[in-house]
Order: sequence, then structure tokens, then C-alpha cells
Amino acid sequence: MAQPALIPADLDSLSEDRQRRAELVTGLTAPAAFISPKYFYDVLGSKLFEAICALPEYYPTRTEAAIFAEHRDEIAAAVGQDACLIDLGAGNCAKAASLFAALRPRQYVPVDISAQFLQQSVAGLQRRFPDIPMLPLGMDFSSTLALPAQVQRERRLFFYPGSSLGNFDRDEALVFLRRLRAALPDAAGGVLLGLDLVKPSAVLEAAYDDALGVTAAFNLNALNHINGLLGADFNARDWRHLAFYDEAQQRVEMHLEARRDLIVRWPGGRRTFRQGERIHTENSHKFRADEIADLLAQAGFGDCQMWCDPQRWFAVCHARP
Ligand code: AVI
Repeated sequence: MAQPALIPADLDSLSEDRQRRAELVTGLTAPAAFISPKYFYDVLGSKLFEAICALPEYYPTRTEAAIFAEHRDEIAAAVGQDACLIDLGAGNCAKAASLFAALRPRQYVPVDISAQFLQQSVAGLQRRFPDIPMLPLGMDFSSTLALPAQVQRERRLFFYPGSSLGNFDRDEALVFLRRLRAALPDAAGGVLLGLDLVKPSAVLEAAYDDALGVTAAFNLNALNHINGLLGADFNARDWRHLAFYDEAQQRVEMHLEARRDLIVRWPGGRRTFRQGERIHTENSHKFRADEIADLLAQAGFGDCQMWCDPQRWFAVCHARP
């Protein structure tokens, strides 16, 4: 089968580029500076995230994989076969590929903001699975979910593993789930989510501040990515990685902290940072099992099934409209 052509669903348009710059400038010039975690994911950032998933401290990936391995048949029975499998934030597509044998999708639609990385991933995958039609989409699905007409409408299964839902704030997560619900035209469709559960803060903080410094590199690489997108002059050496668990908010926060007083410039703008001032780069919310069913119900889903590991560190959930 020929290599599937990647559809740059929105990233290449001029207005998209302008919007991205405006969004970055708004965050960088806010009194408490912030950027969206989507700016972690250029090609290098996606590779660093792959490396994070292999770290001993980063339990989510292997715990989720163990749940899928342990409960594969039950999950396949709940989800059903022959779905149009829409893999949100697909990255290297490895998680979905591990389910192909059990789920036998009729169409595979990997979606990722890092279009170049996705294209590389799908090229190898299509060679391994020549019988599954693949439609890779390079797009930012965090604010809209405009799927092209080639995406089949029947039996859509939105696959959103790895607790990526936790990178939205609570109200944004609800809006996002409602958007998925609205994009499910038939009752045979559904969502299959992986969600990280609340656990001791020492486990969480180690997972987001590993001994090798891979997560630090992942966080700092966002500055290099922003330099490319905005023409800014961030120097990653001027910044320090910070990660901590906020128990009240049930989330790990990642920040970049200025090591000295400095000025960052970009065409048309600048920002002074004092030593110790931070840029908030990510929230990673952790869930209680009872919250998940509530959240899905509020988003308009019924009939939710959940599978956990024995320590109850991570949950895989399937819900139908
Ligand atoms: C992609 N996302 C679910 C990861 C997480 O755990 O929040 C991103 C990540 N950030 C630091 N390590 C991993």
C-alpha cells in the first residue's frame, strides 16, 4: 500500500500561524506568564516524550499498557471491532498499534499537532499493517475538532490514552469531552480514555522530575520550539525545570524558572523576567475514580466501564453515547 499522505488539517494556514503567535504573545506577556503544553511537541519534543515514557519514574505508560494487556479481551468486547479508530495525540502511534489485533479497526485516523513526527510514525505503521486504511491528520485538536469528510462517520471510537485529558483544566476537559460526544453520530461509537489517578505526591513528583533530566529537557525544549514559531531569543540555559504536586488542585504543575534577570525579545515585542520568575508550562491533573464517571456523564456519555491496575494508579475507561 502506498504511504498515506498526511492531511495538514489546519496547521499550515496563514491565519492559524497568526493565531498561534497571538496566543504565544498573550501567554508570555501575562503578569504570570504561561504557555500551552501543546508547544512541547515539535519533532524533538515528541522524541523526548517517547523517552519519558520509557523512564523508570514515569509509571503512566507502562501501567496503562499493563491494563490493556491484562484486560484486552474485555476491553475489545466492550468497544467492539470494525471501528473508525481516531487516535488523538497519536505521537508514535504505538499505543493504538498494540490494539490493532484486538480491535481490527476499519479505518485508523491518527491525529497530532506534531505533523512531521506523525508522518514519520505512520509511514512505518502502514508498512506493518497494509490492510488498515490510515488517514493521518496534522492538526491542533485542543480547541476545535473539525474532522475532514474522509473520516468515516459510523462507529467512531475516539482513543485518548496516556491521561492527556489531564493536561486540560477541569472545565476545559468537560468542554473537550462534550466536543467528542457531539462528533459521535451513532450509538455504536464511543471514547476509550486512559486517565491517571490520584496517588502519593512523592510518586507523582518523581515521575515529572526524573533523575536523568529527560523531563527537564522536554520542558526546556518548549523554549526552542517557541523561538522557531515566534522568532524569540529564549536561551534554554537561562531557565530551570520545576515540577511539583498541588494536592488541593489534584495536579502536577510544571514551570520554567528564570535563573537570572533577563529580557526575551521577539519581532514586535519583549518581556523582562526577574530571577525566580516563572513560565507555567503544564498542568497534569490526576483523577479520582468516582470523578471520572461523573465527568463522562456530564459530557453526555452513558454506560461507562473502567479497568484499573491492582495499585489503582491508572484507569482505562470506555463510554458510549
Ligand atoms: C502527554 N501528557 C499526558 C503527559 C503528562 O503526564 O501530563 C506529558 C508529560 N509532561 C511531563 N511528563 C509527561
